[in-house]
Amino acid sequence: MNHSSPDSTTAPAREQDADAPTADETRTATFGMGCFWDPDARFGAMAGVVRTRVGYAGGTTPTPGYHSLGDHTEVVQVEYDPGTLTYDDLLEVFWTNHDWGSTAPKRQYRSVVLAADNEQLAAAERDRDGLEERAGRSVATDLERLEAFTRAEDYHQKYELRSTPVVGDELAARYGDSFVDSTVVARLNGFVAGHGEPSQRATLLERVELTPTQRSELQRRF
Ligand code: MHO
Repeated sequence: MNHSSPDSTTAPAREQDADAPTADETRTATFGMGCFWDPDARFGAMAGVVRTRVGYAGGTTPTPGYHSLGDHTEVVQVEYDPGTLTYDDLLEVFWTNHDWGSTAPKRQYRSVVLAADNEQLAAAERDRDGLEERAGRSVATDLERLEAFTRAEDYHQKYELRSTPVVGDELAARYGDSFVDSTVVARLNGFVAGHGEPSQRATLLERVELTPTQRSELQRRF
């Protein structure tokens, strides 16, 4: 299907994405913190997060998939604007929103920071040491350098929004190939999962073109 010529219905939502920083203006952070659906939504709701995607990383098996994970782990990759957010801000969200104190029963769900560079690795190590000190117990999280990231299947991307009745299918169809990489979609995915602030939600709802039914369905969930 050709998605390159937006019609009048698709234009307003896409225009919001046109302002988003490009990949050379952003940095990435990659975390494993259990099933990747919720972290995708949680980070996607944050101002300063430009794009999110879920995938598999941290293992050696070539070409992992959901049903052929091998030794990989479910991870979320966050692309953020360093003018708005720091890596430390993202680490804070990482530590406070999953169980870092026990080893997950499956490697699929392990707690892991996959650092993009040695600076990120050092920041994660500092946090871990401070956390152990304050909590008086050890942190089970693995801290590693990211070797490779394999994007997960489309049906796992922006899962919360995709599985929302009335709006999910329609927005997935409208955005097509740009669904996963849309900032607007990342926010909506976060908001339907209950993340984000009320004022952020209201502002976005005003800007995105939606039918009255879709609008009220989103409002009901926000
Ligand atoms: N408990 C979740 C895990 C999915 S997540 C992509 C489920 O199967 O519904 O691992």
